[in-house]
Amino acid sequence: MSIELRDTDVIWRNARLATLNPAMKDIAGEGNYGESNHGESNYGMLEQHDLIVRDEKILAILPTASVPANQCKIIDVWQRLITPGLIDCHTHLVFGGNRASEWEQRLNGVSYEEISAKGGGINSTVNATRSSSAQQLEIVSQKRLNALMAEGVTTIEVKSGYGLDLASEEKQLQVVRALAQKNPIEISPTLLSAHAVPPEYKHDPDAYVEFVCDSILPALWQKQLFEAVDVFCETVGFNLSQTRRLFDTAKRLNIPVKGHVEQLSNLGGSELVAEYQGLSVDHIEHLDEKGIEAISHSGTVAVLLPGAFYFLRETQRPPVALLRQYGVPMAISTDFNPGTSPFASLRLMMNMACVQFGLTPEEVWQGVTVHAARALGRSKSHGQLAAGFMADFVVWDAQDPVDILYELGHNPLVYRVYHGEISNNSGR
Ligand code: DI6
Ligand code: FE
Repeated sequence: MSIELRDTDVIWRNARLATLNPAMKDIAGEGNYGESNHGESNYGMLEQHDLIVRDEKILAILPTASVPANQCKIIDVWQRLITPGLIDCHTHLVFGGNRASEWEQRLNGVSYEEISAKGGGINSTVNATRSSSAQQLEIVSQKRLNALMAEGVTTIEVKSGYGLDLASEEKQLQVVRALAQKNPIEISPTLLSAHAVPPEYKHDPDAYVEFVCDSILPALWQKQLFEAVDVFCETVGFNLSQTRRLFDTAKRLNIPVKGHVEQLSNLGGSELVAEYQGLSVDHIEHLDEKGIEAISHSGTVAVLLPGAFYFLRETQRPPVALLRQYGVPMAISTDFNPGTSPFASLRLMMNMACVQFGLTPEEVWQGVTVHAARALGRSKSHGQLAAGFMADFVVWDAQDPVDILYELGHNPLVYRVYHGEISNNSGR
């Protein structure tokens, strides 16, 4: 392949490139890299290759020896590791207050019922979010975002769902938009107005779902404030027929859907998500084989959230072996939220996914790159080091991909590159 370089192109040289590119395994004759992997780790690793960036994208990855002499800038990374930027595909980043004191009370022996009766739980976050100004929400959310970016996140999904009325859901999503404009990170916003039944609809959840479908969803879609619709389909959330009502509304507007499903029980939400060709089914500790079969046909990604599993001291693990058997792509995410996963560290989740769920480090890396990109409808542009993909990547002070999730407590990130531009630790 001959290539003409421009003076403005940038070459990243002397790196160990973990491309996470599924095509790399096909070339090596090891089967589909994008599917389950019990064999040796490979990570689509390349050495003695140059990563060539033009503007915002990766132009090519070529053997160094074949890259013509030229005038463009060469960045020598001294045999460090480069991976795709991490993708956190499920977060509730924007909320007011926190639930630390509630957690402390629980650890001191106060029951969940007592805490709920005193207005605790998800409703306390709804109150705190409703009573915060957009500016206050942006300040606290920026700090959380900084922590995630400092560990290499270059794409993040952020959900609404702590406003639960039109003005407050809009406020949350406007904050998401502001964060996207001010930071070197790609943000995928999701409407999760069907997260919980707000107090004013306590006695008529169906009427709330109707309000979401008739008012919140169309109004905020018109303002282009989100790109997918999510729901908490659970006995303590919304039932199957309410979920279907919401998905029908989304479908009419051609909006992709996804769901918090099978987290605490099995209602069959995954099959419903599959029926609507949804992007992802998330949590899924209680997912059964029927549901797995359904999502294996719809191309839906299984998003595993080890932070919530750990923090809630759950014991039922997601059905990883069956997901592998059916070739369902698995993603890993923080589920960052104040109630069940107060962890602004995707690296910690990567470690937990290995230790708690038995994923291999390579599956975990796929889960925060290629498969997470797919869960956000970005499989053709994000999550791999490959020609034509966005130049979003991380230079690590490490040798091998496993190093990034093996040792926690210090940060091996040297810098992030977002759309071809270097940004420092905090992303600023
Ligand atoms: N599942 C969860 O784990 C969180 N939301 C959901 O649908 C809990 C959110 C919270 O407690 O604030
Ligand atoms: Fe969640």
